[in-house]
Amino acid sequence: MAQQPLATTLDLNDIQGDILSGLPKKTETYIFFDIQNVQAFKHALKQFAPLVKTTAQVLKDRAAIDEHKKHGHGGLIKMTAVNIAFSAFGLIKLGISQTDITALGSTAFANGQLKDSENLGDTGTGTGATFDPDWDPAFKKKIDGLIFVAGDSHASVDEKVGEIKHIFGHSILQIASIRGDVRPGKEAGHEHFGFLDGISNPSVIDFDKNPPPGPKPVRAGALLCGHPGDLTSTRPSWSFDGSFLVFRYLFQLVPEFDQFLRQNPVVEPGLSPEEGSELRGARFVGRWKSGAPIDVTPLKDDPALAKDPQRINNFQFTQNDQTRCPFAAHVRKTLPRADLEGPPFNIDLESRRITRRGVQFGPEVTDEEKRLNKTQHGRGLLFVSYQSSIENGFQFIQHSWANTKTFPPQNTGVTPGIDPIIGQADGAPRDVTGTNPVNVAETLTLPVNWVVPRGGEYFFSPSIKALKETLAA
Ligand code: N7H
Repeated sequence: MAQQPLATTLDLNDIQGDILSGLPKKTETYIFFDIQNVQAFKHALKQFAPLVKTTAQVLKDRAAIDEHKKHGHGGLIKMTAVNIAFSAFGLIKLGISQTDITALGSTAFANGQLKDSENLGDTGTGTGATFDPDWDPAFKKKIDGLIFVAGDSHASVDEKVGEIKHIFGHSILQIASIRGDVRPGKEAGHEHFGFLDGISNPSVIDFDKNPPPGPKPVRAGALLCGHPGDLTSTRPSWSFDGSFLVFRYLFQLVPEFDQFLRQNPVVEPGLSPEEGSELRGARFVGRWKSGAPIDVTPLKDDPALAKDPQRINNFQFTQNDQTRCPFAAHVRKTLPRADLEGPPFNIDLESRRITRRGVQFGPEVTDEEKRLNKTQHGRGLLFVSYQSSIENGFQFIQHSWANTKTFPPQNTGVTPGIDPIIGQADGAPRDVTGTNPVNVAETLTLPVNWVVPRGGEYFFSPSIKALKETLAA
């Protein structure tokens, strides 16, 4: 197929709403499905496509929410937003040729995430072709597609899910349905360990007007296929305005994480044991629970800074120095900023940027779990990221950065260790350094994986045009 010219403008009516803007949500239901009857499905897709919320519509919804708040109206506007994505298996069922799947340029996508699970460091038994990850059985089945519905309440989302199920009828079989919820009260926006999330997603040139100070804005092609910045030149034209969606079903052992921090406070003059534990946790993440970056405020939290969009993401890290922020801290591992962008490497990180969506799932920690220091109810993160390349984005970050002990490169003679939040050590001890600011060479061995992957899949989130003209019939 002849290479199409790259799109130079963003058609916000063609791009699904979650990618650039994030669907507004208090709750979100993810439905993983198998296509049972291809012709009936393609027909139903025609009827379903107008329900898919575009970026332009999400911007309107967000403006309506802002207006509602400005006028001091209580409660939430009744609202839902639907998006859809397909695995390679699903696209093939819908008639996309093997040649086009190959031309998409992603082996990880073509083979599916189950085959990539060992490479990602997920725990399991066997090795190579016999590797069997410790995943929920649903994710070991072939999943063709994912429909997700975000909204203001369970009632609104359930009603929309009912409408969608009616459209698809028996053309699909539900493999799994997972409900995620924003955490309640003042924990809203915070993930289950308690840290504010959703702070640092890439600003996209020509989309995000007046980006706040922080990492360099990216060209749209870092996230969207067929735009400048997309490094794959073989894309079929139907993939333009689409993006690869990585889904990960990540459980979090919150009582165990909290107990470890309580038992391992940073001991420093002037810090109470509670403050020492809080500091240890902040050094694992690279941010305080408020979201304030430790690279800016290394010894105590600064909630006022965290509320200031001009300051919350305005830091770079200092090469070869982990007194303020450990090399292994989650946000340094997953976006090392000046560690790579500065001399002598001068590496542009645009192709490594991903935008994270997703939502928390599971209940709040109960009193009994706190008492026993043991998880009894499943909870965690329904992780979603978008990028124009799984290999350059999510896969590289997890495999070559988070799980790699020697990353980021530095010449202090101290090995950084793995990312204490998501790093997998392939059976070896989960060692980290730098988490004690008084002695950055001290190695801490982490007893368990506090983040436990239990499934996932690689999907493609197509444009509205591709949905209507290429996939539906
Ligand atoms: Fe992470 N956490 O609570 O510690 N993440 N993450 N993540 N993460 C970030 O900056 C967390 C996961 C990235 O631009 C924050 O928005 C948890 C995976 C990237 O500076 C917090 C889980 C991958 C960034 C967390 C989890 C990433 C980032 C700070 C799993 C990719 C932005 C808030 C349960 C492989 C880095 C913010 C930047 C930030 C947490 C998963 C990547 C608090 C609990 C699997 C790129």
